[in-house]
Amino acid sequence: MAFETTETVDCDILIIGGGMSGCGAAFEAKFWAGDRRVVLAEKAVIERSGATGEGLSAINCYMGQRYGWNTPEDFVNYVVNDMMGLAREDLVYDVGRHVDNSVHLLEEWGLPIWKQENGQYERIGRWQIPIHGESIKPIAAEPARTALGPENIYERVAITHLLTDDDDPGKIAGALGFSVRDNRFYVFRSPVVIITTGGASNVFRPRSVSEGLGRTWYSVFATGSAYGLMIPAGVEMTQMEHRFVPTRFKDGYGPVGMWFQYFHAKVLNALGDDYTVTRADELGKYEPYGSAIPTPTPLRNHQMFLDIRDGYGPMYMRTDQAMQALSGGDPAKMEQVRNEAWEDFLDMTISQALTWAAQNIAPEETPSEVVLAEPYIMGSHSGEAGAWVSGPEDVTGSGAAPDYFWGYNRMTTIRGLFAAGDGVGAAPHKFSSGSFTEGRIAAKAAVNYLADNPGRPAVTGEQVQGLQQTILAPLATYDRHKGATTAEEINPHYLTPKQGLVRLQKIMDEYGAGASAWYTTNGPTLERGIQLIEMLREDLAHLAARSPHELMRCWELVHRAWVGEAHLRHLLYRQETRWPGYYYRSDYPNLDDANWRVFVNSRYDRAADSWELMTRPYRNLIT
Ligand code: SFD
Ligand code: AMP
Repeated sequence: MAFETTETVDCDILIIGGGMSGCGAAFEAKFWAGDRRVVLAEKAVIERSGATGEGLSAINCYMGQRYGWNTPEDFVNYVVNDMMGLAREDLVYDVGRHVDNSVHLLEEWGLPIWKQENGQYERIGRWQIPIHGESIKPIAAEPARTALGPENIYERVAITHLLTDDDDPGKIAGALGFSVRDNRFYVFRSPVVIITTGGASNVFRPRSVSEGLGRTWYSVFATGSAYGLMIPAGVEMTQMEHRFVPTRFKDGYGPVGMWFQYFHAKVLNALGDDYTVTRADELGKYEPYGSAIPTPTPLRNHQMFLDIRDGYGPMYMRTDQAMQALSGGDPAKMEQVRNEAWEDFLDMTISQALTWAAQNIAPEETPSEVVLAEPYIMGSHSGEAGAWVSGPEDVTGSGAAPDYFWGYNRMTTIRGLFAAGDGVGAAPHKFSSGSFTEGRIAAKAAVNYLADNPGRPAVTGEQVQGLQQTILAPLATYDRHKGATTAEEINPHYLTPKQGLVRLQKIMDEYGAGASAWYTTNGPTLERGIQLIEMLREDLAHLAARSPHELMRCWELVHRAWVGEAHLRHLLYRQETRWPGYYYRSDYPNLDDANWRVFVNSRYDRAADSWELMTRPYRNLIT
């Protein structure tokens, strides 16, 4: 059997995940940490791992303070409105005030940012700047790799569990994982851990099934590990009912922001009507957020949803009209617009360029279908699920918000455990640049924590060995039972991670307001979904793995299942429809600011195998 070797790695700071926030954390941690050992564990290879591995075409979080474009206060105002009144102002402000510096660093390290004739950055929208961003990830990874040194970067090591201190379960002690390449089981012992393991795709059944399986908008490698590591360890989570339903080009999942804001394209229904005009009155039901500019993301979805529901689809992004208007009949200008259109997708979502090619679409002549995609659980884009973390001391440490501050910026409710990027809740619209920035913020605070808490963690062999057995169990299950049938995937004793994933996605789609359920659910449906997901959780003890790679898939599934369960429980708890266009509670169809302008938080108690749900106040601290 695999994994005869167990390697123990002792370090002072362990960063789990080397995506945008992990690279930011590595760069910053080493700057402050001096001789202390900072280690990064990543399940892939940091030059191409995570959501930005396939590139980006824009930096979506940039204030432009040096040009006088926006202030961090403006950003808070925008984000709170976009989230229909619910975001942690302290956390959002903190990203806003530091993010420009990170963007300037990325440019210094080689990121080509589009420029206007006056030398200023080109703009897409108020917060978005275009980049030639195919290589944004290697550009962000290089300083991280240089800072830590190759001997401190453990790649192709999938982390499955956190370790807590034997003498104090409220304190972090490290993490466990295994290599998918070299037969090695890893025990990381560290008094400080920073979780940067990204958001969650594929929790819901995607629109791309069978022939398109494997294609989603957010990275298929975003397996919900940030949540799946923290929830079972008892970390308090927030807004796990929240999701992002992106409007996307159909089948290729091409993003729309550049099209709406830079190319000024419109989405028209099959009758040629613009839902933002014909459905303008609908916004009045959701004041004060309905009249925010821009219209909040869920409400934009909601307007389009109503058109689709009423049978006015397909919805078409009129790339043709927009490109012709921009070029004004000038062939040279059209050539430039065409290049920009294709680059948008070639930089970031190559599958959309392939879809255009496969469907004979010349965007300057042919409109493209757009749809509402399946839900994603994330904390860095227009979604705000994640850990409930302590805020910045100068904003929240003054006593202004006692429930937002417990000592160290971005520390979770487990001492010594920090989070960033998709892992931090109630702090959305960070995107790539803000996630990188939040990694830096968390790392600096983590070094402070380390200075104040110099002791080594207590981790006995008992905790490690118990978990190690659990982690490797799918390999043993396969070995024990593989002879029972001739078809490896059909066996009464086990299920494969792919089978488990399909089962999870079916539950989430049908009971948790997925795309095939028209994003709609209610209390009884959620209760039934929770029963089914509890049974799924029991059955996940019978996962089988034929190789270390499949073992990683098993634990990715377990992480996704934690995300799904938390999502259903939170959906049930929040008795209102705060984000129409993201989901609808048919039994509570209205926005209820009087009772529900609060964060919904939860904590899973491992010993009792029970969940506690509660609310935390929204506080107006900045605007
Ligand atoms: O157009 C483990 N994003 C966009 N951001 C922008 O700034 N501009 C855009 O143009 C963006 N768009 C976009 C974006 C993403 C995608 C996929 C597309 C288009 C097609 C969003 C950003 O990418 C996103 O906000 C950040 O990347 C989030 O950063 P972070 O650090 O929270 O997540 P990550 O980068 O995915 O990194 C996670 C890392 O963890 C690793 N990992 N390692 C060890 N053990 C485990 N168990 C692990 N689980 C995960 C991952 O491998 C990864 O390295 S647009 O649509 O808006
Ligand atoms: P997307 O390409 O949909 O991921 O969006 C990229 C960025 O543009 C994000 O900051 C979105 O919030 C923003 N965005 C997308 N569409 C619109 C729109 N119609 N109006 C304003 N902002 C938008």
